[in-house]
Amino acid sequence: MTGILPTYQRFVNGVPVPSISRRSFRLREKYLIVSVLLTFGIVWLGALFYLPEFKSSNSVNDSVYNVYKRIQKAGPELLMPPPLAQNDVGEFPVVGMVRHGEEGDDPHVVEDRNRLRAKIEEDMGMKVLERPQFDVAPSVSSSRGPSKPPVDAIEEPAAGNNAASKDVSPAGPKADSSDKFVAVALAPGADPEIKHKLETVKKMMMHAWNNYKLYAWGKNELKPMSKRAHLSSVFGAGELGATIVDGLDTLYLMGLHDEFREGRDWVAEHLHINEIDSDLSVFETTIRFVGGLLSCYALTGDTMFKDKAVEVADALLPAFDTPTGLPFALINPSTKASRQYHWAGPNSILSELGTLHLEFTYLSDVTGRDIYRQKVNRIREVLNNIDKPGDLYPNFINPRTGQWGQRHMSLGALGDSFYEYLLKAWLVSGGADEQARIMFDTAMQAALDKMLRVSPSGLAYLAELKYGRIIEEKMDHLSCFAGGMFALASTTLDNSLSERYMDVAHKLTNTCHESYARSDTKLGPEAFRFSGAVEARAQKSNEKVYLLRPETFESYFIMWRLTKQQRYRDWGWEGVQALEKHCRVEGGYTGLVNVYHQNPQGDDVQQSFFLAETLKYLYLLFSDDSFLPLDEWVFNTEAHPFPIKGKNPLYREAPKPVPLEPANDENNRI
Ligand code: DMJ
Repeated sequence: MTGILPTYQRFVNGVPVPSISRRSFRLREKYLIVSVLLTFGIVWLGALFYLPEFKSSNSVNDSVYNVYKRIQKAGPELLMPPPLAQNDVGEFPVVGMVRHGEEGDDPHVVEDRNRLRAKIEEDMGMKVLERPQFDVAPSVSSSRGPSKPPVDAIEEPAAGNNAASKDVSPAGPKADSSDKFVAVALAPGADPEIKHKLETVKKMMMHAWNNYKLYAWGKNELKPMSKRAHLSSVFGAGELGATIVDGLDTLYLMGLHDEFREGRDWVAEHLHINEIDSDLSVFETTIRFVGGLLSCYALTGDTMFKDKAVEVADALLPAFDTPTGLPFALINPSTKASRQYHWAGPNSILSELGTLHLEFTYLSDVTGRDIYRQKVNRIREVLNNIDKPGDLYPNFINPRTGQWGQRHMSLGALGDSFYEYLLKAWLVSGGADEQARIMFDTAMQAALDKMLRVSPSGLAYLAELKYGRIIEEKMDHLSCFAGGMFALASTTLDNSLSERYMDVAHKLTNTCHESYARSDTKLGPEAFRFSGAVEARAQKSNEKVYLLRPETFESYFIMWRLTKQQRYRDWGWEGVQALEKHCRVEGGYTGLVNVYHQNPQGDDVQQSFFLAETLKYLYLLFSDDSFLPLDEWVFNTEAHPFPIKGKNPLYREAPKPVPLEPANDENNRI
């Protein structure tokens, strides 16, 4: 047998190796085999756990890899409790304080804690003190993915955080209502005609929202005539849900809570700005996204909104890395590369870099992270210290050199909201930011002296300046916010300009209304001129469009609230009827190509600011004064309401970490 069967004698380095067909091993051999197997096992497992790239889809280890992923996700907290989060300045929260979004928000843990407290109080006969809340600034990575809304945060009907409104809430006052915005837009018994107007605007919002939801959900904007997503909007084709983020606070204020919840959940699960690999405008992203999210945070207290605002603002920060600290215009959140608009050469735009102050300051206050405030304070410093031609600010400035570009000044496109934010930074700070108010008054004195003109028939308008001279007898629709701005400036500080401000406010708002009244559609053109016989009418074809813009309605709202002149409400209602007649289509609301046509063609775009601003201002125009009162709220330039610091309890400033008491040796001596 042996001669027939192969012996399988093996050799290693010429030395014969004993055959494994032998019936048993010696002890030393057993140890050797076991240790080889063990080593192999450890190396194999190690590779699985530490080299995730081994996860190739055809790997036989898919299921093991899933386990690896789960363990990796759970992290070291499987074995040990998570460390205390550090804030921006490297400080840890004071031990013993509750971290928002963890214990503080879980109803079961809260219930357990309350039961425990009651037991201690009962057993020990002593009172357990409530621990103060402490908000820890979330890290960018931890803010990904859905987070739970606070219990009951979005269940209530919309409506004011003031005492007067409590009795009239249709749902009745709620025990925890002080933590969120709960006023009603109109008190019961309101004039049925006003109620009808308010309800009409609310239905418009539902039409705009429902169609966006149907045809473009998650995309930035809707093409209401073609009933598909608008992929070339200011935010491009990426899935940033601009209409959702911009429209959310309007939904909340109108009491459209199912819609609000859908939008809120989309934001929690799908808004991931760092995945966007295209250029975004730092300004637009700030006013619409950071502004919209912060407003929702203020109104509801839902910390998901604050976390998302941080995520978005952090994605913008690389744009500020310039020699002056003035930001570039565009940023790619994925590559972190920033650049300027091609048409602006090396320059940034005044209205863009000057319209970040409210959002960044408020974000610093609610998170306790100073970085955002530092960025906009730096911009303020540069603009305050630079030489200003005739006390005005040119529209272009180079962030590398800190030098002005061409000396073109405007309260319309390229300049507008920079001036608006000087006033509003002062207002929202509760008057603390005095520098902003001084800069505002100085610039406005110059603007009124040099830009304010009156047409032959007596219409006041704001013209454009270049090198100190009027270059165009033209006013942009965008400048129509100025009526409201001057009225706010007039009523919030009594100074040598107050009377003039209010006079100009009435006159400019009237002119903007004239630009509407003189069109066939009763909607205003993008720009209107005053030359010869032409007054308050567009002349060039690109000026004849109406883009669903809000500025004129914004001024009607502010003027109504501050002066109570009926004409402002009447003009607003004319606007509602014109929108319904010409802009409403089956698939939403469209802008118009020419406001001077009886049956104008649509531009097939439902702008996100139509939901954020136009409909919000029209709704507010027909609401009670106690609904978002102007002495408690300031609207950012995208109509997202921010609470006024020191006056509005919904400001939600993050408490400063309490420094630990230095040990007192005298008292501690035994
Ligand atoms: C909005 O995005 C803001 O109001 C901005 O300040 C100017 N343009 C649009 C609306 O017209």
